Amino acid sequence: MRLFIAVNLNIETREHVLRLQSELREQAQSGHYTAPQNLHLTLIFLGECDDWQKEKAVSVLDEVVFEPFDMIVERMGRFRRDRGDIWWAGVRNTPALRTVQQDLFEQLKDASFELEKRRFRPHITLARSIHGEAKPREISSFAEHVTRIDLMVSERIGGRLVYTPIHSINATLR
Ligand code: 2AM
Repeated sequence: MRLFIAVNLNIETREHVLRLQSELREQAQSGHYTAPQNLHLTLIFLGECDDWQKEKAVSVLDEVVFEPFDMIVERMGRFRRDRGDIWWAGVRNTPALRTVQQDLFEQLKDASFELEKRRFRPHITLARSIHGEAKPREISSFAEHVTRIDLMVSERIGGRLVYTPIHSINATLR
């Protein structure tokens, strides 16, 4: 199974992000758009895991302590790709978000997970394979107060990408 750790969006944030996605739809010629229920911020990509690794990931998560933090969505951007660009809503890499992400990274690494060393560039993917004349625009930032982090499984079911939370951890009360 393919696993990742993510912040799932509350209804307000999802609506907001969906408005950005619809704008893109109007400007782009073609692309694959993230399904509304799949919109999320990835903190760590674990990749292909077996049952034993899944249990280990659950145990590691249960040891991670984090305080509630604000996820600030502040811009639109894209990763250029030959086969069409990946468009995203960019999340500010605040000290609080960095701390949570780094703690997860370190603790999973200590538990022998092989993690990607790519720099953390927090984003919510809006669409892939985008072709056309669209250009990222400035947006007014908005924030969500995050109190939960989820371990997610990613599966293809009937040709569709389905993300399912299989374990969650909550922020400590302040
Ligand atoms: P992305 O949205 O930028 O593609 C589930 O696939 C999640 O894990 C996605 O949010 C994806 O980020 C992220 N991810 C990070 N590294 C990945 C990789 N090497 N392959 C697939 N997904 C990856």
